[in-house]
Amino acid sequence: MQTGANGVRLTMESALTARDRVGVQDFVLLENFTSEAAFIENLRKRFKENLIYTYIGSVLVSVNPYKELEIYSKQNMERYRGVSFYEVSPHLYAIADNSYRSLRTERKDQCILISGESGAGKTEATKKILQYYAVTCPASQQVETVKDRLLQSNPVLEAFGNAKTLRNDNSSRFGKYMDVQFDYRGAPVGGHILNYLLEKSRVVHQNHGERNFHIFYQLLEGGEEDLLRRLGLEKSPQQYHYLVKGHCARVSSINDKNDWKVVRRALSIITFRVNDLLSIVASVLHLGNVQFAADEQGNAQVTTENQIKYLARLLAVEGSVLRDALIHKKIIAKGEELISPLNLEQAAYARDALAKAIYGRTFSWLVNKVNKSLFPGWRSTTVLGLLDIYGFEVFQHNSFEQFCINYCNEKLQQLFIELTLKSEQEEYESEGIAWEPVQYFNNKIICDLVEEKFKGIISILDEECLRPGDATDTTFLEKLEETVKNHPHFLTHKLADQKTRKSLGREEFRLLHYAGEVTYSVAGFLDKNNDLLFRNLKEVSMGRGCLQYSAEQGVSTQFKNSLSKLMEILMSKEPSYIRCIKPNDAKQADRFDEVLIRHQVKYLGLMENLRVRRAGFAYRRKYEVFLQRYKSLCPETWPTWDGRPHDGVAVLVKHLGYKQEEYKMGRTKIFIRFPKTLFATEDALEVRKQSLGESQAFCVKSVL
Ligand code: AOV
Ligand code: MG
Repeated sequence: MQTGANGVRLTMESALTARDRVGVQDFVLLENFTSEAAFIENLRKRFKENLIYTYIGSVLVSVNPYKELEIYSKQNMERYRGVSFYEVSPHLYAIADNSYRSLRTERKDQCILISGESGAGKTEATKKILQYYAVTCPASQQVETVKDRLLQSNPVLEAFGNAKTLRNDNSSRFGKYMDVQFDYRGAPVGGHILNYLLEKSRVVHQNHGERNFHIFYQLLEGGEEDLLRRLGLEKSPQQYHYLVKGHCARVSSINDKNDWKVVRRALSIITFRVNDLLSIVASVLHLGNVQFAADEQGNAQVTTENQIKYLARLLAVEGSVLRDALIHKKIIAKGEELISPLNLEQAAYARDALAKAIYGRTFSWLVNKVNKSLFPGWRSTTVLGLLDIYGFEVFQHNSFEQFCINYCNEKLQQLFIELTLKSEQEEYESEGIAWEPVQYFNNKIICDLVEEKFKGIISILDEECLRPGDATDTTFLEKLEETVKNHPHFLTHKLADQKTRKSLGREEFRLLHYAGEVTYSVAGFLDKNNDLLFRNLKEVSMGRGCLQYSAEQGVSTQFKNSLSKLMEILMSKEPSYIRCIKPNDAKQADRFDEVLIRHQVKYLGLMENLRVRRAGFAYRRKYEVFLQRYKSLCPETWPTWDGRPHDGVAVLVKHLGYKQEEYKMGRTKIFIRFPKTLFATEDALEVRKQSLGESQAFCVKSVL
């Protein structure tokens, strides 16, 4: 028998043949660990065998299989429950179980950070982890209700917050951070969701080949006849302006009718006000069909009275108030209220702004409802957070939304660097452990370009939005050019050299993101950042009384602030990572597009991750903690050691027979290079405990 560096015991022969065929399950076992080609080859071998998960130490790399695999059954969940990380094949469940047990044994809040580009499998991973906890955590009547609500919150939020894009048929158009709260027994007793910047513009416009949010199609396809009649809706999406812009109301991978049943059931678990909610959804569709014509003075008049009638009823407002609000503007100047008529273009703009505002606030309201339904009945002691945000995305045409989404991904990448690569290296340095530094690309420079005070893109955008007078998207671009012109990650038509210039429009800027170049069109930036809703429309949208207002601040600044809070939340927890990879752009099974995958391996920093990990030590602990745990294994340290913890550990490991190359003594911690060394010590501890007559159960994972 041999023990691999990951602690898996294999016979020599089977280890070799298996490795040839299916690759290694932890990249740290790769012989040529600095070779990107070897890395990709290992991924390919495993993908071919439907082995979509591989570790880099404790980080899980996942490749989207685009087909159902038989690895998520209850039996499989049981296989991972309470089992040491390295004794079973790599899986989401191992990460989930490991975090859960750290939460239980160390009483430290955990978070699981799932990243990867659009369509890489983040949302699926999040759902599977939640299911794992629902099945494997302790149960009781009350806990069952919580588990059910946790699971049911998913279809509801997906219905309202996900949509078909060109990248992903079920693309998350909002960011989600969910805390699952546990009691002292380790049972889930509640949850809380923070949501980030919903892509509201989708409500009124979709690019070719994309859809509006799922809920609209589900309601029309699945809604019972009398429900649709009450809402004044017709069954066909073709009837609604807001649903036809992308020319793809039907998607082969989506069954709106079935999804409606699931969502309808889930909604009733989460709120009593389903009727109100659906009224608002319907009102958005009716709003989209409101048309205008110009009178002799060029002022807009509503020509679709029928829609106003339905809208008035659905939004619980006076029809005349709504009609007036759609074609007039109310502003306050020098303390006085002024009303002025709108032209055709302005009226259409106001209508769309109202639709977006209604939908956006309904979404926030829904998240609030979900949170209320998940509010724990009693105090939770620890939480485990799951982060599932929209992945990095590049389209033919990229706008403000992509800018925010990609910035969010930069922040997450930065957190990954801070928490793994950088902190790992810094720890070796501060502990005085000899160490060969690993070069990695730090994307802080791009985060700063976007978010720095006064000089960053967001600051400049806000400044333009606040500037009275003639500020436009173009003046914003000019300001950008002035302020950040020499930045190596920023380019515009004017700043580019002759060759590159051709690829850039005059209304565009390009950012060199950590994950690649993205060219953004500035058209609509000011508007979307302002997110203005004329005052009288605000009054109208208060009709159902369930809508809240946000602070008067630029959208991008609000987003920046909420991301910064999110980073604080994540930093305060013990992180685990899942790095998702998309195997091809065609959303097809069994297709391994090497160029696409190599690109992701590069920008996710997986090679650096591996090098740091491989050069490093599998385990490290403070001397006090280590001594406390293992002191019973050495007569000189048992039952107490009176000297310095450092010296006690030195005596202890000598007694245990640690070889010189197996460990290093730092300033405050012991560093152990191989997991197998630790496993042997844990085994010895178990034997010792049994001989002492203690029945306490031990798991290696709780100390890893
Ligand atoms: P994303 O969350 O990372 O994209 P999803 O989790 O929505 O991506 O995955 C996209 C699609 O890939 C899913 O709808 C499934 O069809 C398929 N898929 C993903 N993971 C698995 C899996 N483990 N097994 C089988 N199929 C899978 V985005 O929200 O667009 O950033 O913003
Ligand atoms: Mg998603």
